[in-house]
Amino acid sequence: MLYTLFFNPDSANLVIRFALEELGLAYEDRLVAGRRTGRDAAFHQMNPTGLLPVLIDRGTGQPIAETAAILLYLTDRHGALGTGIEDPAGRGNYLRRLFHLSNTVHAHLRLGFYSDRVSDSPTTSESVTKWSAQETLAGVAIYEDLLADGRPWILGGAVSVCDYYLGACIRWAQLYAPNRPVLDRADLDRFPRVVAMLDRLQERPAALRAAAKEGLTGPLFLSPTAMKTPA
Ligand SMILES: N[C@@H](CCC(=O)N[C@@H](CS)C(=O)NCC(=O)O)C(=O)O
Repeated sequence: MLYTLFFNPDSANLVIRFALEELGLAYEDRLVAGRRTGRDAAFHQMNPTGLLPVLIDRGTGQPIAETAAILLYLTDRHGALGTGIEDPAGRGNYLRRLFHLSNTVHAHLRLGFYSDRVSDSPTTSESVTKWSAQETLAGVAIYEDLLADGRPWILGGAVSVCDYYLGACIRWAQLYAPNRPVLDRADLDRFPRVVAMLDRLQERPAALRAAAKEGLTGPLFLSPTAMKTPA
């Protein structure tokens, strides 16, 4: 067993699980219930933010937190799913996309999910959701433009963690927010190249294995079904 993945179904750990399944790595998973304030002291000691995901490398015993950091760790360590990481230009491009997904697309989306936490009234919460939608769509538009040269995946000819990270963000955007979904299928249909890419991604055996292990049924990325209230 190489890794231990701490998870809550359909939370940010889903992206890590896609990567672990694509890489064909041996790992175990451990369910972490509830929201960050309810997580136990041992979990907070591993990750003081209290957030999922956390991945332990069982070789070193080190816990790694932050979705993008874990993805980068896995692609560096296993030399796959980060197309081009072996040369400086390719690595630069990979890092650019990975960090955009993490600190722009995912970060804006989180504001939509947690709009009730950052707002003092339903009206403010609704405005936060709208702003989150606008910013998330601006992020998706960048990938629509990138795919215009005919490449099948974000980094070029091979699937990468970036495709899965975008797919997961688009999934969650259709499902989880207190007022209304951040995005709906009509929003997404403005991005036919991204939709076609996600259609292929959600059929990959690794994606289907990851979904089954998280207890998710139905389409993963396009018009998905909510399985629970996420953490
Ligand atoms: N910056 C973190 C964000 C992770 C995050 O938002 N985790 C959520 C699950 S999707 C969480 O643990 N939420 C619990 C809470 O906020 O109570 C990352 O990229 O890993």
